[in-house]
Amino acid sequence: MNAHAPPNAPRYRTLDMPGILAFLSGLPDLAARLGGTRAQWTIREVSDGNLNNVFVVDGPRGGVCVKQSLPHVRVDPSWKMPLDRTFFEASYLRDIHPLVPGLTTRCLHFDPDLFVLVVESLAGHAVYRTVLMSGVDWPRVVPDIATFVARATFGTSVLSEPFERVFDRHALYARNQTLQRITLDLVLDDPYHDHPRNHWDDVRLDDVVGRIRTSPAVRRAVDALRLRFLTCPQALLHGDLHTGSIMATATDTRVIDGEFAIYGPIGFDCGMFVGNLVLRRFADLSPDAGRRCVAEIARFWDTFVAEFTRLWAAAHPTPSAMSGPCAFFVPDADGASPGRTAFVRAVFDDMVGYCAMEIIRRIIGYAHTADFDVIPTHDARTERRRAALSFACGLLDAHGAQGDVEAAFGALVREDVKGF
Ligand code: SR1
Ligand code: MG
Repeated sequence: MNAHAPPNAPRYRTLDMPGILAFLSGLPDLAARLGGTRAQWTIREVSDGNLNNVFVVDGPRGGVCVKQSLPHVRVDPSWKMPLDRTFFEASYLRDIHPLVPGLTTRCLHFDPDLFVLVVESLAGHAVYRTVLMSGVDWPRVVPDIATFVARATFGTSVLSEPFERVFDRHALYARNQTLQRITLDLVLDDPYHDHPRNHWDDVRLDDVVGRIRTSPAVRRAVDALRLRFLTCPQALLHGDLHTGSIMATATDTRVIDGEFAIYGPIGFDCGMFVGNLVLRRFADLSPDAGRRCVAEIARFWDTFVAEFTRLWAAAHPTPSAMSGPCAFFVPDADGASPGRTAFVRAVFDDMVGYCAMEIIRRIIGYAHTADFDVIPTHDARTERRRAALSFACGLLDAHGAQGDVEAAFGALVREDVKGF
């Protein structure tokens, strides 16, 4: 028995690099995938997120990525945490890979004692946030993510599957409570009141933070979005779909890091992704950053809606075919479906709201992002963060009243963002 193992995981130990190589050499399929002998394998640590250890192992034939839960938050060992997050990530990959085979990685192995997950290695891919920060963009990524969200959510909802199957899966992910608690606290709650986890580095943000916290309209929107997150299990979500959860090349996009998987409102995944595009917009000092950002959001939303409604129509092509799992929103004789339109409109409202909450928590909450680090001076960084917070505050103030991308995000086109 390992003295450092958590009581409910007696065989757990945190693997160091030699330990990972030994672990892999004991798994014939993975060893064959790497090729050669253990002595020929190389290993490097690529841990980038806040929670886990991650390594890439390469052999003469191929590579794998190895992720292990720690009994604490990786970036804060005093924050203790159960180990089960890699179990939920493995489950998520197994559930969604058939729906989005080219847009995520395959789960190759999960060890329930060591909480080690092994997935395909993405050689040559870069973290999308890093790509954007370097001033590069690859036009394929945004529509690929829209397609990913549409397929992964539609395919795990009662719109495409018998409710019994959906409810069983929902029950499994309902156990992912540690990470759901993190999202609830860090994304949806802490930033809206004083909390020791919040932080920002300039008092010039205080007034806009005060505005966010005292606006009755913001409060109502935040309450409603928080409640929807807990009470609206529309589909299986990725749950943490920021630009650091995406690896890409110019021609290939993969969503990684599904450990926050949970049933919830589809607009949460959309909003988290779009919120990170908006954060990038405010950190980008080039003159047409706003125009490009609005165009990307429109492309995301249009692609998402087109794919989601295509899947829905394909599942139920005619009114007389409405006998499958989803006898909702039977199309009218003229093909129109007001019920479906209302469903998609609610996803849009959720996307706008969660986008705003993602922006706010990334600037004043616990887990900031690196986007603004590319701005050379402290004053300019503060000004851009202030503008981003003001914009997000405006999104929540008017939440539910913006009917389309232009109404919600059109103001991003203005070059002078100070006026938000
Ligand atoms: C303690 S975890 C903080 C954040 O890191 C993850 O990637 C999630 O975004 C979470 O909110
Ligand atoms: Mg992550």
